[in-house]
Amino acid sequence: MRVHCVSMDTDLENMLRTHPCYNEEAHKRSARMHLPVAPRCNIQCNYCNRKYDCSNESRPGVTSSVLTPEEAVEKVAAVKEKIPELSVVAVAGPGDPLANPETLETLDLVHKRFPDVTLCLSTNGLMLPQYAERLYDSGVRFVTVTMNSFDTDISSKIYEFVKWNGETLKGKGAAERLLRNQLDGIKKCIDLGMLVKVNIVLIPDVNDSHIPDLVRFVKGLGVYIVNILPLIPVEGTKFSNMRAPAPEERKRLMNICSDGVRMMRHCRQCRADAIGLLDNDRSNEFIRTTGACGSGCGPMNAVTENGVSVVMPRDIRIAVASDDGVTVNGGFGNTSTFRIYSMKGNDIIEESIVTIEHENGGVYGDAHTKNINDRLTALKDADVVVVKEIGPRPLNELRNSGKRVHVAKGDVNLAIREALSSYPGRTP
Ligand code: CLF
Ligand code: SF4
Repeated sequence: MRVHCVSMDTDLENMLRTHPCYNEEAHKRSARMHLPVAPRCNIQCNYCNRKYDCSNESRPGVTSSVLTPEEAVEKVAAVKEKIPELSVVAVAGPGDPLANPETLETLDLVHKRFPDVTLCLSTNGLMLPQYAERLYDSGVRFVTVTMNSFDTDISSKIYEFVKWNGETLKGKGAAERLLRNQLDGIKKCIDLGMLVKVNIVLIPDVNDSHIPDLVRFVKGLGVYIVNILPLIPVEGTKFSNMRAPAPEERKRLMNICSDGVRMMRHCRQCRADAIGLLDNDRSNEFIRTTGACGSGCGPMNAVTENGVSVVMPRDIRIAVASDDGVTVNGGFGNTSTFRIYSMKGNDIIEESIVTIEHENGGVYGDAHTKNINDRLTALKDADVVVVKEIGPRPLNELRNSGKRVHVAKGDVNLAIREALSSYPGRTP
């Protein structure tokens, strides 16, 4: 096997400078783009509903469509033109990238046409030993492996099955195979000179107390950075009734684990078709109208540009968390008033007020879930939601239902114009 020097070369250092996930300083100025070319998966995580995206990198939620490799590379061309700060192109789902031959085909096409773009990939690690060198040859230098445990008892609670060599493994057998391949794959990538990130899904009462040991363990392997993500219970999964960890729980754990380990603290749990800066997803601007999904979605009107359909706004409804109509002063989960606005030409018109009554239900549990669900239902007709703050679950629920979310403080009109400024054709 070819072994590359593990010390960082200049090219890798340059790529790192503009990688928004591996380098926190870069995330406000450098953009990434995920290519949803990988619908199939070779394992079953108990928190994943395959109708939704892969939780490895992208919190469960629909991707607007699955692209062919050719469509994907055309989309990169269109996005590069509109988003010059695009530095990283990745495959991160909606299934496991390495369970889909289209992934390597796509990476090769992108690398050939855009050699200046940094390539990134996220996987469950099962096929990584087999593909590490091939990924390196395709130009990939950044690999994420989601590894939720290195204890097979714990792992067998997290994975329902692993498909390996034509067999469906379950229980400890599945856990052992996955773990062995993850370790081999991570070592191979590091030996080749790639930077490896390990993602860990924090699952309360399943792997939470194990995570500090796990972080120490992966640090010993030489991984570059660790990312602890909160479980998001998804309907239709074994873990649907489990509680999501509170933000403070995750923060506490990250603090405990960060001794001598680079800890990613700015992850946005993005979709498999995310595009743009981590804090400003622009995937809605580049939604296709053909392919697996078959049609455009939401209130958007598609037009074709460079072979890729982009969307134009029509009758946009903007919900703003504001009790006085002057300032954005409410969080998604605690505001009592959403004001609904629309645009008439360049004018912002207040259309109606949605009042929400709720008792403080804390940050998790049934009352909290009900509170969030009531708000999502109340805003089902809105296209854009403007709030002072929002938690990861409602943020992703809103995004996954095709809405744009804008976090702002201060003047309502200014916040609305900022929120709309990235819609194509709209210059409010
Ligand atoms: Fe994508 Fe992941 Fe590459 Fe980043 S995302 S494949 S390393 S380019 Fe980043 Fe998104 Fe968090 Fe992933 S914020 S979910 S860590
Ligand atoms: Fe779902 Fe990803 Fe797990 Fe596969 S690896 S089951 S797509 S979360």
